[in-house]
Amino acid sequence: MRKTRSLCLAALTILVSCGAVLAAEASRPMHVAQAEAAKIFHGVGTITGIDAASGALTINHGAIPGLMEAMEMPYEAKPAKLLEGLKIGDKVDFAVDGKTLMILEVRKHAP
Ligand SMILES: [Cu+2]
Repeated sequence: MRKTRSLCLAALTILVSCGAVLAAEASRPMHVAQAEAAKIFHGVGTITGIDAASGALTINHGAIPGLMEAMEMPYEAKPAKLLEGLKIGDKVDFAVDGKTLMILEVRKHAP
């Protein structure tokens, strides 16, 4: 009985501290959230897929410091016009919005 009670107390403590973190998150000033939304990251990788219809580009890329580790994943490009002139196997530099993960710029490496 006593043991059950202390477990409940432990669970309660965890809930309370999570709540405090969420509250701190919510009270951050708006301009901080906006600055994060506009943060642009740069990656280098190889195009492994192009979907012109949806404007998506799949890139096998190295680590993007501060955003994600090395991986292969699809990104939406905005505008989709960015896909013009690109083909599978191209090595590219790209700029990606850290919040939406939209590709905003793609530059093909010189051959
Ligand atoms: Cu990723």
